[in-house]
Amino acid sequence: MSKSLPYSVKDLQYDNAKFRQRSVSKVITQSLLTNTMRRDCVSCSTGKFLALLLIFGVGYLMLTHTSTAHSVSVRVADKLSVHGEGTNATGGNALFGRIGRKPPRLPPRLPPNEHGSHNDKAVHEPAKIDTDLGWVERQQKVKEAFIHAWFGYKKYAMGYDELMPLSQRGTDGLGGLGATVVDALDTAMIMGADDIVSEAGSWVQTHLSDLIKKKGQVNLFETTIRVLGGLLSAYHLSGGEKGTNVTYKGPKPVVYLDTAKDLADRLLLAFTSSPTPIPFSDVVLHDPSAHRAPDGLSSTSEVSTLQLEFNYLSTLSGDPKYSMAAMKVLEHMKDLQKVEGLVPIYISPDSGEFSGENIRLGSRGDSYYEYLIKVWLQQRSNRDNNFTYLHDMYTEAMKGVRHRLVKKSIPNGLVFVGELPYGPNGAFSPKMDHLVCFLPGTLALGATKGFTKKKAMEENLLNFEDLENLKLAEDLAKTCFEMYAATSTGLAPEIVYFHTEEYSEDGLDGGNKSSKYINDIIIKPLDRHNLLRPETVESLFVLYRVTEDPKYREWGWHIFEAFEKYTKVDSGGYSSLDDVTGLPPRRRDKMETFFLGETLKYLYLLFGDSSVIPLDKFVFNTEAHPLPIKGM
Ligand code: DMJ
Repeated sequence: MSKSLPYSVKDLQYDNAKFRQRSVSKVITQSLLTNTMRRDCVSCSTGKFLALLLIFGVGYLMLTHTSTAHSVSVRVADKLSVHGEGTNATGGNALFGRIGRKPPRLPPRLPPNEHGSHNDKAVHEPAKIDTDLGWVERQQKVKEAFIHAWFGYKKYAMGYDELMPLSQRGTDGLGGLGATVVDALDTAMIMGADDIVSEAGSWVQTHLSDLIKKKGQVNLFETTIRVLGGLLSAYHLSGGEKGTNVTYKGPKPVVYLDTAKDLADRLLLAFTSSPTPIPFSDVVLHDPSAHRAPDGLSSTSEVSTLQLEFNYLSTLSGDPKYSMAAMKVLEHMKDLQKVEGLVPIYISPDSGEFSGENIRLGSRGDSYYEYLIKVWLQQRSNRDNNFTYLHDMYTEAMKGVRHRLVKKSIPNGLVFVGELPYGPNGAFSPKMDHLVCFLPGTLALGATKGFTKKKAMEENLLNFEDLENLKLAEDLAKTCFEMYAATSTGLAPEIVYFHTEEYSEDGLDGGNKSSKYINDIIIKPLDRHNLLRPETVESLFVLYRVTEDPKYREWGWHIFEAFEKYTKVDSGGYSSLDDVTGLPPRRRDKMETFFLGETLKYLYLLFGDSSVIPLDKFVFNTEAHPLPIKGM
């Protein structure tokens, strides 16, 4: 990798350096002897010349005698201006100080491929942690990050699914329903970012229904969790049920509900076209029709991660068809054979049976386990009747996780969740996707049912399983945080392996030599990317709410600062990274919708008041869209 700076950085640094090196006399000369003055002076009288000399001398004395105060005031003004809060440096000294300053030259625009290879700032050391800020200020920083992310998206990609922040354009990776707009909407409501609520809400009102009628193939799961979930949450938070009215901005709440129904009516085809209760993976919106994935199989996590959204839509619309279709999937899965509650990651919509033996809690497996407990929690009023099977499935699965998948790394004993790629009789793999880091949060939520641990203990609500799960949640949250702390950037890779008695590899550490776990965590070259994923901060948020232990907030702040340092793109938005182990990290030209929908939302809530979106009254869908718990 080239060590030279990109042109944009060179230019800015050169400009600043020039300013710093200018002498006081040069500043005044440049201030006073503008082209106009020089022209006038050619014909000026001796008197005028003496007057000018006097001004010159007074100005010189003022600057030389107050240089310290001057530089402080300019630094403060500079700092404030970063936040757009004015640049009123004090008195005449500052005025003189500003006279000689011209606006910095804008960096030349780079072609997209050159943007990608460097960061805008010099980044050769791990992010420094700012511990001076209080939680209110830290929460405000997260809101500023959200505004910056939205600013980039709005400027370069409004209406597209995602922003490509480096090439400054949009891309439709999710079927073209403006997924970032809908994913970001309820985050903006929660943060009180009213302008964004307005912009996103108007876009939904003006464009989304049309797109739903016109667009082609979309994935059932992605569209449900991001777009349907986002609309339903926006409906509730904007006061649609005369409940929470977080904001008055944007269209009338019913717009969100009508759009949600319109979309769900098409998505339902994935269920009704299938010969079994297991839906097809894709829907063509404009036909409308539904289709199998190319290999004919659906992902286990995808078909079992639709129920929170479809259930809530049935509640709101009074039409049970949505809930009935989605719940049939889980009812059907209840009777399928499992390995101590653990399931393979594929399922056939044609046979209704699981396919293959690959068992993991990472991609294609993850949110199956998450929704078992969350759907049970959502149906609180019915919990003891029709839905106990979900709690039973969850309890059995978590026992299975503890028995079959949890191990400790060497030499320092990090608790992790591995995989059984060849089924229960095949070899154990010490591989853990970052996606698995949703599990600590889910375990903690399942143990206390959204109450604090203190309250749950006082009221004797925790049984043996709950206590085991809570302990595992805390251990795994630490491991997930250490996956960040072990790298040079302080950001986790997509996948790690753990060093065990059976498995080791040399020379594949995360690069942070001061991490205690440098020898426990192995990161393979192809797994070193970071997509701005939310799972770890999601779990830190839930664990903070449940245990009230401030260490989870501190860990979240470390992660946020690393995102700020290495993924923020000056022109707007945040980028993914190709390699979190090297400095400076190479950027990847994509800002995933879940950065606005999930990552920043969870960080914001982590640093804020626990009474906002309380966990005993709301359940977050897997894309962090909060939906109210039935009967609460
Ligand atoms: C999100 O779309 C959801 O959280 C999903 O459950 C898993 N993948 C991404 C975030 O990483």
